[in-house]
Order: sequence, then structure tokens, then C-alpha cells
Amino acid sequence: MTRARSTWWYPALAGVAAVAAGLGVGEVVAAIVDPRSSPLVAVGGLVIDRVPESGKDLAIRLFGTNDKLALQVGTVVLLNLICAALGVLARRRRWVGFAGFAALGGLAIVAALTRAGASVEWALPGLVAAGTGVALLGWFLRQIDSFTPPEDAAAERTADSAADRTVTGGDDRTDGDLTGTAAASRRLFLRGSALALGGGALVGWLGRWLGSFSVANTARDEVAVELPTPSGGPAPAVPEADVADLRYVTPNERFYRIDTALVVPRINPAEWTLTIDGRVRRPLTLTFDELLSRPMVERYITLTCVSNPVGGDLIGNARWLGVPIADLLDEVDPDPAADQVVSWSVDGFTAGTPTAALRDGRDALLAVGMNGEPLPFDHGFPVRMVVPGLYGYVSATKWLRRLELTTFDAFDAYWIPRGWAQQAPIKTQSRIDRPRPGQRIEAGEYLVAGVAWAQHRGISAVQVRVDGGPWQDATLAAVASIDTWRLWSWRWMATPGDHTLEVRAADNAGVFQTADVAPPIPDGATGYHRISVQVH
Ligand SMILES: Nc1nc2c(c(=O)[nH]1)N[C@H]1C(S)=C(S)[C@@H](COP(=O)(O)O)O[C@H]1N2
Ligand SMILES: [Mo]
Repeated sequence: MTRARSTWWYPALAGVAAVAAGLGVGEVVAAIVDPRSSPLVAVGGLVIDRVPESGKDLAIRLFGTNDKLALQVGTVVLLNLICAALGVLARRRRWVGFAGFAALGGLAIVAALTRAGASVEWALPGLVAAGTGVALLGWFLRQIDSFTPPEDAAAERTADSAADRTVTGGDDRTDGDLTGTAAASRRLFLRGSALALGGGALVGWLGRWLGSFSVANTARDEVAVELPTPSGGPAPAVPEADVADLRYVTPNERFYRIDTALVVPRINPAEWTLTIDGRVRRPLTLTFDELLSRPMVERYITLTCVSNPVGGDLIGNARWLGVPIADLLDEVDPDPAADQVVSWSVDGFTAGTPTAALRDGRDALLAVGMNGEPLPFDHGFPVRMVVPGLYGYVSATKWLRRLELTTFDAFDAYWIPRGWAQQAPIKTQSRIDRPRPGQRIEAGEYLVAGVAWAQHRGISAVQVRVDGGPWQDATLAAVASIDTWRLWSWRWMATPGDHTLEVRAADNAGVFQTADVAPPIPDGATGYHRISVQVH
């Protein structure tokens, strides 16, 4: 069977090398046009928007927050397999290879053009990638033809041994067996495909790197200088809210990140506007400077993702600087029937928030600052929403560009058709952070500690129990407000052996979190966080 191998791997390599070069060039063009127009990013975005929830869940479970990297690596692997096959098919029938490459290019173009905020130039990366791929594939195949005698193809078609014996060559053939020109074109082919492969990867990486530079980077630094001081008074000081090695405030670089963006939008604030429209009497459009000149407040607010499993870490607490949304809504004068505010991101993501939650006096903000800095790009620069008490997917839109007043009947935001609830207030929950699950600790006194949260209701009690014994009251740390999580601790006289620790919390109404176990979908996980530890 070595015969067959020798004839297929050249065209397969041709297909792979051609697509590598195409993708690489596509990344460079995308760096110039818009990073989100890259064939890989655009098609990946399409996959993210189309893939059923179960598939996404699996990806997150397998790859964690690397799921986006995994998606792109997976796409590249699949694409290489397809293009290898196209190369092999094109050996016999050129048009099959060319049509295949054109179809892939077409997919990239359609994907790019249908992304939110796309303009016609977004077709260019896919066009250039496909063009490069087709041209290189054609050239590579011509080289292969000139060093592999046509009998090989015939032999392969009639199959197997009889034909094999009549043909010389295959794997055993070296340059020495070939005529001078054939050897030269084989060398040319091998060098050319190595160059296309290596060059494509290098140029692609360079394109990605170039794409991360934008005017937005310097603009963000300038905002740091100009970040307004809150006129509503500074955020209340939070004395002694840390417990052991646990931090009350999550540093920006450790804050969890959840979104559907393969490439983070980098918005130039000079070109940013926010429009508030829909069912309002006086629609409003604000520039970034206009937003910054409005009265600002600074508040500690804990964000939580609805996908956070019991014991999970998709939660973080930050000090947010921003404009109260209620003031802006008063100005536009909404139709009283408009019970939903849909917030639109520049990348097409939407969240639907009850209008009532934005006007009931809680600190719902259009945030521009996070822990004393302009919002990091990953967390929504230049402007995002933050609403105490509601899970992120119904309230915390990053890279915000529009608020539309409508009704829950009239519009389903991004996650609703995907099976998540329209209404999603945060459920009372608690987590044990020390010891870590499975950790071995020494017998004696140990400070068990963690966090509990029930945003906008507040935490009034946390209790811990060991091996299913009686619940014992934990000590609660200080909090800035009812809108944040609360650190807690409990001194345990740990005795040797295997133990389980459980925690539960009560909100300020005195209602304990439920013990009933529920998955994150459709409106947040419930159940007690339980961990096992070994004491020795
Ligand atoms: N534009 C945009 N905003 C978004 C999302 C998104 O996918 N796109 N995800 C939301 C979800 S599900 C959560 S939990 C929070 C997370 O915010 P963070 O990444 O700053 O922690 O952002 C919300 N805002
Ligand atoms: Mo989320």
C-alpha cells in the first residue's frame, strides 16, 4: 500500500500549504480592515451564534475559558483536513479543488458580512484568502504533475498490485531516479509548500498581533487621565472586608470574563455614541465626552454569570464608576408599556433588562471605570452596563452602543432563544474557598472561609456544617452595600480523617438558599457547595 501513499500525500500537502498561506494573508488583510473580519474569527463567531447550548456547555467544560482558543484550533484542524482532501481530489479534477477553496472563501465572506457592524470591506480577507489559496493550489499541482509521471495517476485509478508492478517509483523513488527537470520541480514544490506553511503561520500570527493595535489603545490611556471624579460622592470605604487570603475586591486582571466575542471589540471612544430609542418620547444620542460630563457615581457591585455552577468562579466584585441609568431613562421619557430595555453591543450581543429594575432606585450604571481604571477592553471599554442583582446575561452588556425600550413580548435578547430565562435575578449562593476541594490540611484550628452573595438583597447569615452535623454560624466580614458579595469565615477544630464541609447563606430577608440541586440553565444553579478535605 506504499504506492497509494506516495501519490496522495503530495497533493494533500499542496492543499494544506495553500490554505495555510491563504489564512495567513487573510489575517493580515483583516488586521487592516477589522480584526473581526478575519475568516477564522468570522466563521468562529458564526459557529458560536449557531451552535446549540449543549455543545457550548461541553466546550466550556472541556476547555474552560480556553474554549475560544479550542474553537479556533479546532477550526484550523478541520480546515486542514478538508483542504488536504481537496488537494487530493484536485489532482484528478482541478475544478473540484478550486470550487472547494472558493466555497470556503464564500463561507468566510458570508460570515464576515453578516457580523454585527460589518461593512463591505469585511469581504476582503475571505476574498484574498480564497484567491491566494486557489492560485497556490494551482501552482503546486502543476509542480506535482511535472515530477510525478501521469502513469502514476492511471495506476492509482486501476488500483492495486498488478498496476503497481508496471510502474516504477513511489516512495522508493529519490531525486536520482527522476529526470533533472522533474527533480527540480519536486524540490521547488517541497520548498514552496514549506514556505507557504511556515510563512502562512508566521504572517497569520503577525496579522493577529497587528490587529490588537488600534487607536483605541491610546484612547483608553487618555481616558485614564481624564476619568471623572464621582460627583455623587466616592464609593463608601470598605474597612477590613478581606478575610485571610481572600479579597473583597477582585483585581481587573483576575476578573472572570464571559462573552461571545472571539476578538474583543476595540472601540475608539471618539467615534462611540450611545443611542437611547425605541418606545420613548424623546430619543437621545450621547457622545463619550457627553457621557463623561454627566454626574457620576462610584459603587461596589458584584457581577455573577448565570452559568456559574455551584462552587464555580464566574463571579467577581469591582468598584464601578458610571452614570446612573435611571437619570437617562427619565430624560428619554419611556412609554410606560415598555417593560424591557434591550442593550445592544457593537458586536450584536443583546441583553434584555426589566425597565423597572433600571428605575427602582438601585445603582444600575453605564460604567466607564472599573477599580479606578477605564474599563479594560475585555470588560467592555468604553462603556458597559452594570445592574446590581441581575445575572450578567440579562443586564451587563459590554461594548454598549444602544439602549432600546421595547417589551418582553416583542423581543427576545441573545440568550433567550437558546433556552435561558427572560427574567434572571441572582439567586442566593455561597462558596467555600478555603480549604480548596480535596486539599490536605493539618489537624487543629483551621480558618474555613469563602464568599456568599444575594446581590441587592444582601447577606445576613452564613452557616457551615461538617459531615452533615449541625449548622454553625460563620463570621461575616464588612460590606460596602447589599449589592456585593460578603466574605465569611469560620474557625474549625479539624480532627484527623476525611471530612465534608458544606455552606449555606441567608439573604437579608432571612431566607436561606435552597438545598435543591438545579443546573445553571435556565436561570441559575442552586444547591449547597460541598467539598471534601483530608485532615492528617
Ligand atoms: N457584548 C457582550 N456583553 C456581555 C456578554 C457578551 O457575550 N457580549 N456576556 C454577558 C455575560 S453572560 C456576563 S456574565 C457578563 C460578564 O462580564 P465580564 O466578562 O466583564 O465578567 O457580561 C455580559 N455582557
Ligand atoms: Mo453570563
